[in-house]
Amino acid sequence: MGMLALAVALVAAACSSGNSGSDLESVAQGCQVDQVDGDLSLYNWSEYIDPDLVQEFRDTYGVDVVETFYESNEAMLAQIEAGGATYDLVVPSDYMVDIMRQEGLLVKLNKDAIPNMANLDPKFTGLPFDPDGEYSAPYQWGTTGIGFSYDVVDDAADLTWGLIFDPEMSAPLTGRISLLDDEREVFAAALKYLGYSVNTTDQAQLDEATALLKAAKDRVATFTSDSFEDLLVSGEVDLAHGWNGDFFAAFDEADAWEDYGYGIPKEGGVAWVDNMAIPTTAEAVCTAHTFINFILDAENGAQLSEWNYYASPNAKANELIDPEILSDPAVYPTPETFEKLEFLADLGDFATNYADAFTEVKS
Ligand code: SPD
Repeated sequence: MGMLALAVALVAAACSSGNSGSDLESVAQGCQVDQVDGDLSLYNWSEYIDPDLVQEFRDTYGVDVVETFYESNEAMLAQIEAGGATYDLVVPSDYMVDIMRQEGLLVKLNKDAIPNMANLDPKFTGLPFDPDGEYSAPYQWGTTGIGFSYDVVDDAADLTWGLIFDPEMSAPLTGRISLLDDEREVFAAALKYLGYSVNTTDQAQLDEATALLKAAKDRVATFTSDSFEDLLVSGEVDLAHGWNGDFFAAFDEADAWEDYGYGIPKEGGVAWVDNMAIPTTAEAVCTAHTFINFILDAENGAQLSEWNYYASPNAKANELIDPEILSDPAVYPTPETFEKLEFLADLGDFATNYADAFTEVKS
């Protein structure tokens, strides 16, 4: 066995023997550009990656990509904390990167193995949830607002969370509304309607939002994070709380751009950045680095945004993205819209209060 083969075998053996976080960090620090050390187990949000890109990765690197999906950051966290499954790459949002890195659930990245990090827009590096960019690389970013049928809303500029929470305004939409199945996002909508921060740790404000949600629940057809866009374009609901890109992909697929719209209610909404990170459940740490580098390639980043209609944090990809998408303020919000948006933050122990309140709302 030659030296290189021996080194690869040692890395593979280390990877498959139930590593601790620090073992994984030393494996990561040894990864080379384009190195693979096994098939990739990708744990991602649904409908978030172009299947052609996944196939191209398989063909280029000769490894399989096994995809598993989650519908909320909290569901993903629970799986990682439980151990058992060996996910190599996850895609947590901003505040969840903060939680996972503080809990020691993420492997420090070897940036030498990810030269395409240089393609990132500097605005997306050193963000507060991972100040030194040590544990995550941005994937895509977007907003949370309301998708609607033009039968019930004439203009996105008229959008208000009152369509969900004001009993009179919302009454005609009874049974025709869907909400995300996501504790932080649902409370963000109610808190914005009440004029509070989406990151409040004031129990009285959270109680007020809980009461509002419980009162609105009879008008809500369902809580869903993976089919809100389909319910809208199939006519099962007229108003859906959800993520911008998923709506646009559905409008495109149904050729229904003239029938449906999306916007941020006048009271404001949520902006978010989802990120690639390697959890401590990983086995194929080098393949995970290679996948991150593959996604951060300029052409692949452009292909990703043109497929999922989410904005790219990749400056080089943005040079290649279809100008129609790039100039669409619903995909790349204007500075005025940005002023109405807030990022979700890690709330520490108070997060449990949101989880309990959400259980109460849904029960
Ligand atoms: N289908 C992909 C959806 C990506 C949603 N990002 C989640 C943001 C949560 N705050």
